[in-house]
Amino acid sequence: MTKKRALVTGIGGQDGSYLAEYLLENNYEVYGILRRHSVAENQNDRIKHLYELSKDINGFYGDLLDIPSLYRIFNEVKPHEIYNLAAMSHVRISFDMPSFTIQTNALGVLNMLEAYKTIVPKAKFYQASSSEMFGNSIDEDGYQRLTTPMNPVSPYGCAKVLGYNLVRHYRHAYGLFACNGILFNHESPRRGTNFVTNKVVKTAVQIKKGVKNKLELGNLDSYRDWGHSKDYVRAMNMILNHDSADDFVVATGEAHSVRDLCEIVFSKLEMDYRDYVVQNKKYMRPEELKYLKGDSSRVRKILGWQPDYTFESMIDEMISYWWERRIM
Ligand code: NAP
Ligand code: F7E
Repeated sequence: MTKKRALVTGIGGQDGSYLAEYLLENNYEVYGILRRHSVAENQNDRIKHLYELSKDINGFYGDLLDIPSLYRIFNEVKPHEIYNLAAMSHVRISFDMPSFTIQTNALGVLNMLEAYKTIVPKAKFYQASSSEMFGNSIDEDGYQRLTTPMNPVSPYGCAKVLGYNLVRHYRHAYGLFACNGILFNHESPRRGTNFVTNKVVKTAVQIKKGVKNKLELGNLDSYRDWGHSKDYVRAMNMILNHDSADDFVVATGEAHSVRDLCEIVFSKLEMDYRDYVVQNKKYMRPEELKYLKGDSSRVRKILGWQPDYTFESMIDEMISYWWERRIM
């Protein structure tokens, strides 16, 4: 039987790497888009082990903003499933680079949808939408869900709302199987170390090992609904293998503050975070999203998704990862 071909943008990122792993385990051929970097060595760090494990992974140079590269890759691969994970994914940095963020995270989605509609309209399309789209809207029961108003509070969130709406519009206007996963924060040892979970865990381990003496953070009082990337990439695949195109919220339904996160991580390492954490305004945002807690009852009920990790088991895995490394 011919294997299904999946095209993954952002394959070198946290989610792209776990998704590629999951798809290879499930008998897909995986094709990934990588941007050109001037230093090539680190670019494949999260996926290079996959080239040793499988012959079914292939990489192409391309960019969401380089339309000819997208058409070339779509024509060559003729994918059955497309996962659009590429983005400028750092919310605080999106305030510094608003134009690049809007181009990649919104117009990049348009470029992908056009290539999809023109070349493989029978394929299925997944868009990496985000809880950041809700901004500070919260339903009366304390959750965000599909019907919660979208009031983004960052260039990143604004761009993701446009991408989200374009996907819905292409689904309705052209009958495409195009879906949004509205994913709440998800982490892992592969998370960029300038996102708060991995920054806290890595620095706490460095402090414990005596190579650092403080952790500088921004706002400690925001709350996030943190799950594990491995669980969330499974949901992406389930969304595309449902019998109809739809949008789903994926979340744990638990919220923790950044302060709780510090308390838990430092106490697991037998330290008191109050002795080491200092605030630095350079990590504050011009406008902050204060509270996220997702209602994922639809994805659990309709697709049977549920997470394997708990908040604690995810933190334990991240601590072990950094503990076993020689870090300076
Ligand atoms: P990530 O680790 O930052 O990965 C993003 C990937 O996109 C990187 O490999 C990056 O490549 C690539 N990329 C950036 N701009 C590109 C462009 N113009 N053309 C082609 N590739 C480009 O992010 P992630 O955590 O895996 O997140 C995956 C997706 O889910 C993103 O769209 C993110 O916005 C969305 N999302 C994430 C979360 C979360 O909590 N992780 C929650 C909701 C939604 P370079 O290495 O070359 O920059
Ligand atoms: O911040 C606070 C910060 O950068 C979480 C992306 O994957 O999830 C992610 O966006 C919270 C915020 O993630 C520091 O102010 C305090 O309240 O880890 P983060 P994020 O902004 O929630 C959404 C769903 C996405 O879609 C995005 O792609 O932590 N915080 N001190 C800090 N955050 C950072 N990064 N660094 C600090 O020093």
